[in-house]
Amino acid sequence: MTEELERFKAQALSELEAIAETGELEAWRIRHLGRKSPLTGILRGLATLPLEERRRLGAAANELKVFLEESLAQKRQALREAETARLLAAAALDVTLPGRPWPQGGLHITTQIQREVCDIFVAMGFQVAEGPEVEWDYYNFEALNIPKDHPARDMWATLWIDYERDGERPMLLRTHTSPVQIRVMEQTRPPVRVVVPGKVYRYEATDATHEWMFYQIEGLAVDANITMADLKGTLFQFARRLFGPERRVRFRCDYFPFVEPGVDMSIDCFVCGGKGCRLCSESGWIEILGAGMVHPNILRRVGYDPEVYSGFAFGMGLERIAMLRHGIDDIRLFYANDLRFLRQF
Ligand code: FA5
Repeated sequence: MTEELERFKAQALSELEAIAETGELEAWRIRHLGRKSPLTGILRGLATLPLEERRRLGAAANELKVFLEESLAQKRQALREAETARLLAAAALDVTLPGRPWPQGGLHITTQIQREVCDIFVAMGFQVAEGPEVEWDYYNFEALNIPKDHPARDMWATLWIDYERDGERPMLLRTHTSPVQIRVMEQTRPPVRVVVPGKVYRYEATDATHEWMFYQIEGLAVDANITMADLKGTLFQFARRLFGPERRVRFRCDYFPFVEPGVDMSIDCFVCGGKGCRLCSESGWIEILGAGMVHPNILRRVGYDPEVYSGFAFGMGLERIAMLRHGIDDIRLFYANDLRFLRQF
């Protein structure tokens, strides 16, 4: 009988050793320790044996039962630990994997160019001022020498606000940043040196170079003895800082009701170097802003004595500057919210 027990033991242990999953342990327990197992059969049959043999075999069979139960518990423990280790290894940090890209925002191209232009003027001693986008007719037109029914109003196709007073519509979406010239001068005494970035609106059909909403930067300097030479020198410096130290500039006469004389400024085309190409429409020059000496009427209107003070003003479209800077051929891309475009800057 003891030999039989030894065989049971060897068989049970070799089967236990071969088990690789905790799920198989229960079948092993039933086979070797269950009610119908050979070992249970021996234990049940003990009662029929003579006393001496019953004792000897009973002790050996019980010992084997305890031994197998302990072996099972140990195996269960070992398998669990191995499984946990496997799971941990699978979930562990693999430092060779590339990191997950974290979505990151950035400054819009217009904001970038706005900051760059402002920085250039701040370095020359200008302050940054702002004004309202919903403006009174008075600031947008009247105070800028553009009275009602004056043909110069046609230069700025206007979006009017649906608000009437005395049978008139005195409010609008500002068509340029020039009204802030008046607002600043009303509140300060010379010397004045400000740049005014901001949104402007025009009742215009859009095309590759025209938006109905776009950004401008206005500039204004008023002091005793400011001359056209200051205007030219300041804008020349600006053009070189923004577009490169070898840039040349050209001033030509232009008309704006709030300056006298009025000019527009062009830079020599940085693609063809002035020879003429598609970007500069074969002219060799690219127009970037309008400017001029502040009209004496305007100085008078804000209480500055034009015999003592003079000044210059300028205004430029920011998207057009960014288009030149980056070779963008359609202004409508700026606010179409296409990330494929915006991510490039
Ligand atoms: C003005 O708005 C004047 N206030 C500029 C000025 C200020 C002159 C101070 C003298 C003294 P103008 O309408 O030309 O001028 O517009 C100025 C710039 O805005 C243009 O040179 C151009 O760069 C830009 N611009 C004009 N219309 C549009 C448009 N529809 N879309 C995009 N940019 C435009």
